[in-house]
Amino acid sequence: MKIFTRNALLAATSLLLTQQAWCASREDNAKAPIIGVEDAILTDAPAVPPAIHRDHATKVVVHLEVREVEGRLADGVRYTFWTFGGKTPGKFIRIREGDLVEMHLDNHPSSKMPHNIDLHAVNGPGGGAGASLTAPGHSSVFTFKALNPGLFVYHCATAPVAMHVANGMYGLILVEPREGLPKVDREFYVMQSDFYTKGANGEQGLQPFSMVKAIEERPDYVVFNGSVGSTVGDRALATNVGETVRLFVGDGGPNLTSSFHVIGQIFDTVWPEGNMSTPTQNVQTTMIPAGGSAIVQFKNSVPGTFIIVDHSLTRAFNRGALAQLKINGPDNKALFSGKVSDEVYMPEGSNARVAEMPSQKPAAAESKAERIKLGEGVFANNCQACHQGNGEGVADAFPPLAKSDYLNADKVRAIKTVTGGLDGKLTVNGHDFNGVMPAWDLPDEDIANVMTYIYSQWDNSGQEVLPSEVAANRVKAANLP
Ligand code: HEC
Ligand SMILES: [Cu+2]
Repeated sequence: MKIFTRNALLAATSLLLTQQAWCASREDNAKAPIIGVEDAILTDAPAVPPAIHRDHATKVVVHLEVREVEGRLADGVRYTFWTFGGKTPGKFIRIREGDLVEMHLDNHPSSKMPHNIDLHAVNGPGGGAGASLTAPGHSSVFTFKALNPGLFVYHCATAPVAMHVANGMYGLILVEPREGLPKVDREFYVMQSDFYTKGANGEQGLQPFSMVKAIEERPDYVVFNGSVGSTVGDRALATNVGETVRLFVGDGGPNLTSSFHVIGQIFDTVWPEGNMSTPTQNVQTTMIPAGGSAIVQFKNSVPGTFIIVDHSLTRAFNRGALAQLKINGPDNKALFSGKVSDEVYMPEGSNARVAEMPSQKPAAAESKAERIKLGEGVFANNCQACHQGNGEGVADAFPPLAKSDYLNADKVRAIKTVTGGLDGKLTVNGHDFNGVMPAWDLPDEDIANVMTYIYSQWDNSGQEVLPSEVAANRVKAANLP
């Protein structure tokens, strides 16, 4: 009993020392004297301004410039973003509790609309919206004292409010507690939001906003940091093994709640809803309301590419709510072994399988080159796991597509193989296979693209497969055994 008490005490103490932030009361912050003045350092996502080391409150001057700018929403999809600072999401603002903020809202002369700002960090009518309504080519100023610490959303609140928000007008303001936050190695700014376009997901060109879809809450895009793929590949969040990472996560909405998750990570600490006083531990997925936030923190144990998603998964894989965190460093096989073996597993009666695919309408290719490019994506999503990125397959399990005599000999048979699946004995380039290839119930366009891609690679015959040929020869799922 005594030991238990002692451990509990130790645990509580270490919790306080490592995670608990000490916040002053609203009254204390109201009274905190203002010493000096400084200009706020503002950053674009995913960057976060440096931590504050002041031990007193000051006056912080913030200049946010509203601009209406055309930009990329997805590949080939343009959108006119209304922004706080030139990009969506808006600039990250970092202050300390008790600070006096002098907020300048500068609406660029090229804007077509009046705009304002409602900061959830403000105690005052409209969060400052009324005090900041600004016509194009004008600048408004108001001040507020930061009475409550926390991570707060700010957004435009000009009517129609949902439209201004849907067009990209939101960002985060961090009001640090007096003692600051525990030191970490990396901090990032990630903000989710939903977009509603006149055309369907993937429809090319400059897309106008659809109020109808917004009202029905049917977004065409759900994204992190303003566009599909904003934070992947070269632009992924870069960190190292052993580092502690903190994400300041916001949800601009205008409508969807985020089930925020990092695949393959457990959040050691979450400050739910951006509150600074009550962290929770060992969280898998944290819920972030529209117009709300969370701070999540974890220490990197093993290297790899970790996928950041809204765990409402069709949003991630079909609408764009997917980002990447790259952790560099040496493997630690004791913590995560990686794959140790891969053997064929085929119990009886397991061969009638149909892969179900989303019925999202794929983009129509206008040239063979475009077909090959689109097919590469279809291949990566559907075929690569078995046939491998270099098309060589896996000995005794998955036949090669590279220089495959089976594939190159007969285009129509190949279409039937891919659409209808294949099982039983098969010989490719002199090697026998006896596995199961699932039937691919993908749209004609996708099948044509992926097959044209395969034929164009690895010394294959180079022929093109047209959607009409797929339609004429495909094996319908209903006809499968
Ligand atoms: C789950 C693993 C798996 C996936 C995923 C898969 N295949 Fe296959 N594929 C196989 C197997 C196994 C065979 C051989 C079947 C047999 O032995 O009868 C095969 C055979 C083939 C063949 C004929 C043999 C050859 O090498 O030329 C083609 C063509 C082919 N697959 C194309 C595709 C395409 C295109 C995709 C993606 C749309 C795909 N496969 C996805 C497992 C897979
Ligand atoms: Cu606005």
